[in-house]
Amino acid sequence: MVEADQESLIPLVRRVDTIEELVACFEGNTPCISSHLGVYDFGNLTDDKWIADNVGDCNIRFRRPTNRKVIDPSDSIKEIAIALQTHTSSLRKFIQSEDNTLVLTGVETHVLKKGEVISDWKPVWEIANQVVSGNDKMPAIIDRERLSNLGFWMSKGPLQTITHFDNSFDNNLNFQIRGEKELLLFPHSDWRKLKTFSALSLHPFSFFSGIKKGVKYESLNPQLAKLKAGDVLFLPSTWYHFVEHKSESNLNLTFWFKPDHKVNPKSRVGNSVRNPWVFPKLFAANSLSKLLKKHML
Ligand SMILES: O=C(O)CCC(=O)C(=O)O
Ligand SMILES: [Fe+2]
Repeated sequence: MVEADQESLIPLVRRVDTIEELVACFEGNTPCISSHLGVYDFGNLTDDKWIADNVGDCNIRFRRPTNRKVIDPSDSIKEIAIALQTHTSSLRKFIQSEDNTLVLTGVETHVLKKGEVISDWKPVWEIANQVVSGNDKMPAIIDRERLSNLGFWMSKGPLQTITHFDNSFDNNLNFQIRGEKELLLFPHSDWRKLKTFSALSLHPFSFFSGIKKGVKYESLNPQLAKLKAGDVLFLPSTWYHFVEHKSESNLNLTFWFKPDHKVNPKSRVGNSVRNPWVFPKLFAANSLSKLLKKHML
């Protein structure tokens, strides 16, 4: 274990100049970032009023972690239980709330699910659709029949989310529309050192913050993606990610689409957690989460 400064120790995810170059990364299963400004127009989604007027009635599920962490395995049972809870409301009430600990995750709030557009979300789909149907600047970059889910993410303040790979085994194309986000990425081949269980890494969040501060571990190959509004990240199937929302208002759209798997992606990863105590703890937190009162907006 060696300490040094972040700049020299974590390679940055490759930045490419064009969306065409980004699409070329799909083939090689390598992460990369490009700007989407001037190619796609997500302008309406930067405007809360437009969102409230057009999709304000949509049902959403949100979380309200006590410590801006979803879900740190080293937290107390009570903190984990609170972060595990999901609450329901409308998108309008979520936007109007002044509680800046709220987060609406794209794994729980979908514009399109299992290939089908959710009808209430049509105004957002009409904007997002340009990625799938093409527009006057760019042909389609994802085949419609390969698109599995389209997730809508919104948070109102800084937040960290648990390191995982997307358990749909899909590729992830992440359009950052508002605010800044940082993702620490690990290739699937790093699973042995990530204390994995299922698609999760059960390392405490401090482990990943340490890596970001320059702590180096043998056999871990992190890359850092610093996203600002207007960026799009390609995250290949089964890559692990530790995500930090950095701004007061963060919004992104995640397109999950079927990759061309040459080998079964399940064979790439395994379980490497060695501390059995974490399981009764998570079980207790999960049971407690069901007993706690739901939050209303
Ligand atoms: O934004 C986050 O907190 C997590 C993003 C993520 O996990 C994803 O897009 O798959
Ligand atoms: Fe994810």
